[in-house]
Amino acid sequence: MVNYLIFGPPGSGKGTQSVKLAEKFNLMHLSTGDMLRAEIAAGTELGKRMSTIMSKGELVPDEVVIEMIASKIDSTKGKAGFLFDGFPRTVAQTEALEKMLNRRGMKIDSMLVLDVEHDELVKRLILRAEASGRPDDKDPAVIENRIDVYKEKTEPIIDYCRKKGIYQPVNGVGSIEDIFARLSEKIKGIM
Ligand code: B4P
Repeated sequence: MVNYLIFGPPGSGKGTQSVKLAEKFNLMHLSTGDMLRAEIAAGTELGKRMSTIMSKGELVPDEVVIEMIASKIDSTKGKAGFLFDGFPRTVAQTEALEKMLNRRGMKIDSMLVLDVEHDELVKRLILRAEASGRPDDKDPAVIENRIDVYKEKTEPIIDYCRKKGIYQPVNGVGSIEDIFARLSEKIKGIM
């Protein structure tokens, strides 16, 4: 299996592009954001605890998402690889993912990073709030906090992956189809 991280700040298009890439390349799309929102929608104990953290734009504890991903990796069959969307978000999550994959004879093969400037991110998230009703998209202060958290806790993963030679930046500005074509080219070069 060939395994990809789709990476970028909040609103960079990770979720949007992942759905399309997973379909085109027969990848298992694992979005920790979607998994957490499903817990909240189902009203589970975990969902209730995580909802407060997420509505402030903070990261949920590493062990929560690591556990979620581990159980999905083992139940996946018949796919060409994994597409990890919004995970990892800390260096500790990255190390945990590498260990999980290594134990199963796999590795992270590529980190696809969507490059989008600050003002465009804010614009997209505010627009999405109208349709999605996501509490973390509604409040501009929460959006700014998510971007700050990304810079502080998530961005250091880029350096980590650059040293491993798997970092692949992609221009994340333009039409959804143009960005999809750019990402598809990168994936074709790796598969
Ligand atoms: P996520 O669900 O991962 O949400 P996100 O960062 O906002 O990105 P998303 O993928 O949804 O948005 P996209 O860029 O596709 O995380 C939500 C929260 O969950 C986090 O803040 C955190 O609390 C928690 N969490 C999740 N994973 C975690 C982890 N591993 N560890 C700890 N906590 C975790 O799209 C944004 C908008 O832009 C959309 O409306 C889309 O239509 C639009 N868009 C996309 N591409 C566009 C384009 N080319 N042009 C114009 N608009 C575009």
